[in-house]
Amino acid sequence: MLTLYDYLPSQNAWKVRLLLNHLDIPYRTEIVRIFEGEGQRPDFLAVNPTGAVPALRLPDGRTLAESNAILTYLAHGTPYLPADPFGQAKVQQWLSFEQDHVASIATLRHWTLTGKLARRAPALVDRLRHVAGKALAILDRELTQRPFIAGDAYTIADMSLFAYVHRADEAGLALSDYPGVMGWIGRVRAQPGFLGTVYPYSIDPFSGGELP
Ligand SMILES: N[C@@H](CCC(=O)N[C@@H](CS)C(=O)NCC(=O)O)C(=O)O
Repeated sequence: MLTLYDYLPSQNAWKVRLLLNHLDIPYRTEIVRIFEGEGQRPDFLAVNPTGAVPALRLPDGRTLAESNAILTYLAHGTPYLPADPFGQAKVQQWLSFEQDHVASIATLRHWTLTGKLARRAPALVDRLRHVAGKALAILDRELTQRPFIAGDAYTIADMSLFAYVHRADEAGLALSDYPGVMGWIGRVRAQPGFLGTVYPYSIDPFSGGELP
C-alpha cells in the first residue's frame, strides 16, 4: 500500500489527497509534525531531502517528494494526465507556473493564518502580494478562454493550482476580483471525487512557530 507523508494543514499535501480520492486509491497516512522539527529527522530526510511534505512511499519502498512530481507519477495512465507528449508538456507548463508563481499565495496564506505576517519585512510582503496578484490575473485571463487550465479536460494542473488559489482570500487577496478564476473553482468543485476537506492551521498548536 502507498504511504503518504502528510501534515494536515498543508495544501501541498492536499493536492495529493485530492488525486488519491479521485482515483479511489487506498493509502496509509504518516503525519510529519513539521513545526516540531520532525521533517528534519534523519529518517524523514532519507524520504525527502528538503524535509517537507508531501512525500510518498511506494509499496516496494521507493520514495518520491514534491507535490507535482507525485501528482505526475500517480496520474500516469489516468484521465488526469494526457497521453500525448504535447498534452503532457502543457500540463507540465502549468505545474511549473504553480511552483514559480502560486507559491506566493501559499506563503502569504501561511503567514496570515499563523500570525507571522506582522513579523515579516513589509517590502517582502509587498513583493509577494505583487507576485500573487499577477499570478491570479494571469490565471483569470487564461481561464476565461477555456474550462480548465491545460485545455478542455480537468487535469493534475488544475488540482495543483486549485490547492492554494481557491484559498487566496485567506492570503488577503480578493478572489471576487477574478471572475474567470471563480468560474473555474466551481467547475473543479463539481468534479466526481472532489475532496472538500481543508484543515486549518489552528489544529496544530505549534504552527505559530517558525519552521526549523
Ligand atoms: N515544492 C514543494 C513544497 C512543499 C512544502 O513547502 N511543504 C511544506 C508544507 S505546505 C512543508 O512541509 N514545510 C516544512 C519545511 O519546509 O521544512 C511541494 O510542492 O511539495
